[in-house]
Amino acid sequence: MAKPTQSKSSRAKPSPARTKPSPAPVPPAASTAPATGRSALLRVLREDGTLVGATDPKLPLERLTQLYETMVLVREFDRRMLVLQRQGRIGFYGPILGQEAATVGSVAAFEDRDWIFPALREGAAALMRGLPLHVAIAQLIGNDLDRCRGRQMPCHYTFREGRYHAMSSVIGTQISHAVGAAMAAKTRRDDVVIAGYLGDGATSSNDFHCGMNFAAVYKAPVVLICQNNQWAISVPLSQQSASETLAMKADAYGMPSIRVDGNDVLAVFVATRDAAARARRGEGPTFLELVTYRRLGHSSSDDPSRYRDESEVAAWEKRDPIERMRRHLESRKAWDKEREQELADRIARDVNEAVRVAETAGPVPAQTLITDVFASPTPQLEEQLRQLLDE
Ligand SMILES: Cc1ncc(C[n+]2csc(CCOP(=O)(O)OP(=O)(O)O)c2C)c(N)n1
Ligand SMILES: [Mg+2]
Repeated sequence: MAKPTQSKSSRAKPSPARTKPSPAPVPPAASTAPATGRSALLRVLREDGTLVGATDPKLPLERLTQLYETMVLVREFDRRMLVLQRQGRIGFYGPILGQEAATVGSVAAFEDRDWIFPALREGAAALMRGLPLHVAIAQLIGNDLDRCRGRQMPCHYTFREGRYHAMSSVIGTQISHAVGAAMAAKTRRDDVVIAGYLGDGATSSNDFHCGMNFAAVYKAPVVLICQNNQWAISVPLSQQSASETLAMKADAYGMPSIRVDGNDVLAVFVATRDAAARARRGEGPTFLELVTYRRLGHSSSDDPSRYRDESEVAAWEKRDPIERMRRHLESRKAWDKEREQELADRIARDVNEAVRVAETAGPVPAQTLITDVFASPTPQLEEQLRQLLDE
């Protein structure tokens, strides 16, 4: 896919004295990965799309193509939203290029009744749960079709019917929210599991300790899913944590964990499905470390060339999650160029139409500034609104 143009700010380049950190480690190919040990990764598919073997979830072909098609949609949506941002049609966007398997594979492993508490890179979960594309785009614009009515930053979709909780911007707080919801579900004997997402950077937050501890002590039915994309804005993993792996942090809380190749959609699916089943059986939480990579900037406002070496990105481009799954489907004669073209055309049509509909909406009416605050607005608020409208 075409890379969005990096913003060339007028600020001076960092001084040469500020050296870039060493590249994020690229996991070895499956054939050379250690089968055991703390750094080992769960894999189902090798880079060339062939099956490792024993770990295969043996999903029907229809389900496999569905996972693939969803990843392609997510990538194209991402690309188009960055273009809209560069054209000034939306304010801000946080891309997930390279992390499609981690989001799609994990979300797909839950039941529809399970709740999702996303962090920064799981907006696609709302689409997977049925949030219409044009409503998601309206959220990025912040217009009258936006369910948040312009009161949230872009990428903070909300979709209660799809059991998708709005993302909290404050890093790590999603963990406490997810664990709290899981403890509540357990107390109420609701048959739901909670998916709680976080990034590698969030493992340094207070909420990480608090949430992990509560989850384990209370055997909360939650799966805590860490997308280790190697970066927290400009902070590399090596400066985030001195632990050999993030998964091993769960040991200290008495919680099982597993390290997964986050660019292998089937490995992510298997690990998440097993963790969700464990939670549903009442056996408590699991921590998943999905090892992946953030190939673009932290957001549309970031220029990663200022702090990392582009050769690092190139190494991870070779481990593309979508290409891996496509190779697998092709090897099973379940995919070909014709289907790829049909899919691309369908997605282009759907996204074009969604952008068109989203952009037909007008701005959020000014009176919504005072609605949804009190059951009935106070006379002072009414007066302030009148003054505002007069001006
Ligand atoms: C408590 C807090 N501190 C700082 C920020 C600013 N901030 C936004 S995203 C981010 C990095 C998050 O990194 P990570 O958890 O690895 O998630 P990723 O962006 O890589 O998906 C930071 C520091 C914030 N939102 N909240
Ligand atoms: Mg990160």
